[in-house]
Amino acid sequence: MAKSKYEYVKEFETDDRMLRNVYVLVRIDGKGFHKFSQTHDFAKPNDVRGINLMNHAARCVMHELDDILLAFGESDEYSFLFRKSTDLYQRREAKIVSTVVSLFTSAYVYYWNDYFTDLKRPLYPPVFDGRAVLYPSEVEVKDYFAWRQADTHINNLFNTSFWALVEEGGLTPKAAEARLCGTDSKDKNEMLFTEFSTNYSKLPAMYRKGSVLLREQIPKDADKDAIIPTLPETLPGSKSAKVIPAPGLQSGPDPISEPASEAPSGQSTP
Ligand code: DGT
Ligand code: MG
Ligand code: MG
Ligand code: MG
Ligand code: MG
Repeated sequence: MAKSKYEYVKEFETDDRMLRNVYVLVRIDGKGFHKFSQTHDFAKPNDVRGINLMNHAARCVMHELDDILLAFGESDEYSFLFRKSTDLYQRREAKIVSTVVSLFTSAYVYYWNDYFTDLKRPLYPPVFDGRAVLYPSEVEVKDYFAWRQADTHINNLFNTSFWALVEEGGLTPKAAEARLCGTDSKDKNEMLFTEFSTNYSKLPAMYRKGSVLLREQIPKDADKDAIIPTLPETLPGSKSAKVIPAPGLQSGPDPISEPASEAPSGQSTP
């Protein structure tokens, strides 16, 4: 068939195929979730409904995209690690990122009412952005997840301390922020324990460490494909992966090294 005279416009498209044989990492993040969480009256600092909904949406993404091996979620973000050899959409960046973001967002809205049972749907459409980053080896991949988890830890400890001071201690947000200024992890742990009878290390691991979704590996002789989706929890529309607390981080000393004084990067303070 002859080409239409209009077809030349295709030449204006750019080739955004990502480098081969390196890990593709896609991170999505809620746009303006400071406001979204306030408008929808999220519990502070952690709303278990919101976290479980994020986990469900991420599970939908993993169910659809077989090449995602691992995902990590905290706050309003989720990171998805693709296998090095993925040839999804010929590794075209825009196709991959937009598919992840779109599916995540639609699943978040689709399953909203399963978690926020007293509200039929969100009060306005939530928005997530997305980006892809390439990592050449396991070293950077490991450090990437350690970085995100350190962020979870620092923010959550700050937010837990902040809201204890405000909601239980009766401080104004400004006074609470001033009180926490220049404190390190030890100071905050101590304050929570002595002033608010809270043993921080006993709070749910999902709050302190984030959520991990892992594609389960089954023995080679069990199936011709080494990795298949599994369904450990029966949630509608999610058959790919299970949510587990961050591996190896539930007990023992915290593996995350911290700066002496911590400034949270994404806090739920007003
Ligand atoms: P952005 O990403 O630049 O568009 O701006 P935001 O507002 O989304 O900020 P970000 O992503 O740095 O931080 C996430 C916000 O979402 C932060 O204000 C805390 C809030 N948030 C996330 N999960 C929860 C939750 O479970 N409870 C409450 N109260 N807030 C949450
Ligand atoms: Mg942000
Ligand atoms: Mg955000
Ligand atoms: Mg965020
Ligand atoms: Mg089409």
